[in-house]
Amino acid sequence: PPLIRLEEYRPSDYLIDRVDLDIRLDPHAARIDATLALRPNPAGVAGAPLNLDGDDLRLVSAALDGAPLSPDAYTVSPAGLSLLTPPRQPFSLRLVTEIDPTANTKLMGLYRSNGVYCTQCEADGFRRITYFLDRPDVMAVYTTRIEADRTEAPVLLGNGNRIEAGPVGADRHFAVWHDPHPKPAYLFALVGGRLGKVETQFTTAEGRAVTCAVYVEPGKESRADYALDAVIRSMQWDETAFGRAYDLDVFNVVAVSDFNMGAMENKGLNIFNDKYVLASPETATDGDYAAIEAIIAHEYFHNWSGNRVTCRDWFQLCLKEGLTVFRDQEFSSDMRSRPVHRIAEVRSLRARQFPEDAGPLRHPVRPRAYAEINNFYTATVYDKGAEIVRMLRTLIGAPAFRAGMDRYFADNDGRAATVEDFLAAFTAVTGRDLTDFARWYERPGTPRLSVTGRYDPQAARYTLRLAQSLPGEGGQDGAPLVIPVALGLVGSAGPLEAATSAQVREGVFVLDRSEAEIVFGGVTEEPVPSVLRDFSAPVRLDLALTDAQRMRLLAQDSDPFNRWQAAQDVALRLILKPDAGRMEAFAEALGRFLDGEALADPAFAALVLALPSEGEAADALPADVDPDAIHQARVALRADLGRSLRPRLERIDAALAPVPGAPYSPDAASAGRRALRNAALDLIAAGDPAAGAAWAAERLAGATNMTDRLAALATLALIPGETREAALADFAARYADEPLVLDKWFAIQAQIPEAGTLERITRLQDHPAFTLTNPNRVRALIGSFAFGNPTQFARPDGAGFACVARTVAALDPTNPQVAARLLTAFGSWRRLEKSRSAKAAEMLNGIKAIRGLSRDTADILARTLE
Ligand code: B3K
Ligand code: ZN
Repeated sequence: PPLIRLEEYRPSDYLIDRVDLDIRLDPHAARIDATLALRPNPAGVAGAPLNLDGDDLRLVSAALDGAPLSPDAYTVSPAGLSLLTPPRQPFSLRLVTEIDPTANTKLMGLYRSNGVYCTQCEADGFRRITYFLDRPDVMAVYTTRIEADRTEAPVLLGNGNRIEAGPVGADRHFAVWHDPHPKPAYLFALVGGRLGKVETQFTTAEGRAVTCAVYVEPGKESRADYALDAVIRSMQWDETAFGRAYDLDVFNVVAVSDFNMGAMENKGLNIFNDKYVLASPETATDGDYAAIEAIIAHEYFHNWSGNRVTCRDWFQLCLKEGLTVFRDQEFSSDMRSRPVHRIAEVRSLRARQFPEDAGPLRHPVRPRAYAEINNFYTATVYDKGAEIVRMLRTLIGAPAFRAGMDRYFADNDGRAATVEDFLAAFTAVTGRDLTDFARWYERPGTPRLSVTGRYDPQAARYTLRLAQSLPGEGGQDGAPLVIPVALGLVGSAGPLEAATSAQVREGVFVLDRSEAEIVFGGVTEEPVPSVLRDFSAPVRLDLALTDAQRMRLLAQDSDPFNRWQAAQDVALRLILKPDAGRMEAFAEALGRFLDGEALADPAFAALVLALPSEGEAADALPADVDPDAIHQARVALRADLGRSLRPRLERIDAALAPVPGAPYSPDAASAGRRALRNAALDLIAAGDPAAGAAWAAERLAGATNMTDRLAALATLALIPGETREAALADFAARYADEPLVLDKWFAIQAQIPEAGTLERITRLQDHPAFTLTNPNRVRALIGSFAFGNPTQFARPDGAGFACVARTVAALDPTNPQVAARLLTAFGSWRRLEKSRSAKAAEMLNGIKAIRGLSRDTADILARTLE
């Protein structure tokens, strides 16, 4: 597919100031009557043809300044409508188009989900509603009249504020919505359907009264309370943390069940995958509650970082996404435990972004070229993008960071901005040149940071040598990155506060050359260096420490992240290179840790007990990955630890047992207690499957919330036998009418690391609740298998790859976005040992042979095979 390149960006030749839409909803023939107020862009080419984007539209009529367009004045193609010689002064274009929302299986543009009309326009779905300059630097003020059948769509929602509503004849009605804030087309939205709601009032710091509502399927209103509460907390938090207040009289969130991703930040009308809205103790886990809180916040925060200040072009995607992820991570850290949240962020970065950065789909945080922009909503743009913002704050300090953010919002409000505009705001408030730092946006790959230490007892001096490496590629130089390295020294009784270095400020050394030495004075005993505290930069750290040194960090370091990391490092080495003696010493150290503080911070302890994943172990190997070997080593380590720690784990289990009759609360402290107790059970079961199965079955029977029930089921799922099958059947019967809960059931089974799983998946594809048309179902069953079952996906016989390849092929014609995303599961295929990688290549080439592949899938495929 042809590439669109950043260096070829040029301003639009025309601008659109106002858009008036009159939309008549109809299941098969929705009619869009659009009047666009256009004018030549002084920054564009005078007299150029006007090329409006269009996709899958039927043009009914076209008029220029009130007069029908003559047929020789314009051309229509599958890609859009061109006006050959547009006026040189402002003009209006009225275009009537017709579309079929029911036939829209791509879930881009206007479509129907369970009978509810909804839209998804980012990145380029608006062109599936009407002909338009569908690019983010064209910003207009929208007025939208929506008309629909009264019974089919009693609720009609649009962007902005509702300014009018009323009946149309006996059966139909209308509503007019006006959004005073100029916005790009990707933020347009409308909803029409039968929906229930919960709502509340919020008064902003500026004194604006805002009605906030969450709309859901009728009957599920009580499951929307938590999301509504998260909206209010997000509004409050953005005012205090960033000085950003809401700017409309209403803020609406709508949950729909067919959605290609998590949610969408349309101005004043966020549309959500219902998975990230609906929650009750009976149907949602602690993890679901946390995800709802984070995504509600994320979409709300986009109101400033994305909507008020939007992106000039899609190459700048990280400008809104990386920044908004950073903002939602800060929010969640404030709502919950900051260190625990930081560990969760890094785990997810390592699980998704590191492999992406190490494989054929790697790209800079700001890509320079794309064939299909929807394939660039990646962990790199989002999560590494957030890490860059975090590093910037570490470099300049929190007060300057806040001043720079204020400056960025002030200077770019109402504009479509670039990464350069973002950095310029921080340069403006600090006087600091950020040119070198900006390389983080340009350089793909995860840098390696190698650190060695040397102690000189005579001089009471400790020297750390740091070196960074990240080979340049594609004609880039390998110039060093600016890496903030938070570090300190830890003695036998805790951090060595007296050891100091002039090169380390507020615990941070800035490595801006290839290598550097830091000298600490006043070091009275041989220390253990604690490097990359709080994961201060997205790098891979090479620091050779002994297990004993790492265990000192676990016991003594002041930085919770590195305490956790130390245990992870020991465990990872034990997975890659099993050793009975070292395992025993590790178990003892973990035992001491658990005795000392597990009950004081259960959420943290649960993370210490969660060993590195199989994926992380694979990622640590240079090549020739054998997922079975990793799996077996990890199972063996968990079994050993489960047996060694058994008495402690049982004590934890008893100490954290819920008070009978106590109501469920999703707060972080309660969730942490559940997490640790369930981790303890899981480890006990790893060491003693027979006892574990019985115990888990009992826990399942007595569970009073979905968190405990699902945790017990997940433990049980790893232990083959009657008990497991009975529990799975029971769970399915109990939640037969709850698609989102059945997704959990699909996912647990798809991840069973056994040869029989493939057959189970084939059976489950015929389950009445499964359908290829719903992205959540596909992700739950096939996605969980492809991304969460390394041994079975990469079966040596290729059958796992084949199953996913078949799904990609089956889905591509109807929903290319979801198909392409699923295909990214093959991203690490070249790192597998030869027989497996050969099978993967075979499957990929099989997909390649299919005629008429979508651009989405063809793009991922081409890059994966490159
Ligand atoms: N901005 C949307 C993602 C749109 C994805 C388009 N393929 C949700 C978000 O990141 O907040
Ligand atoms: Zn976002």
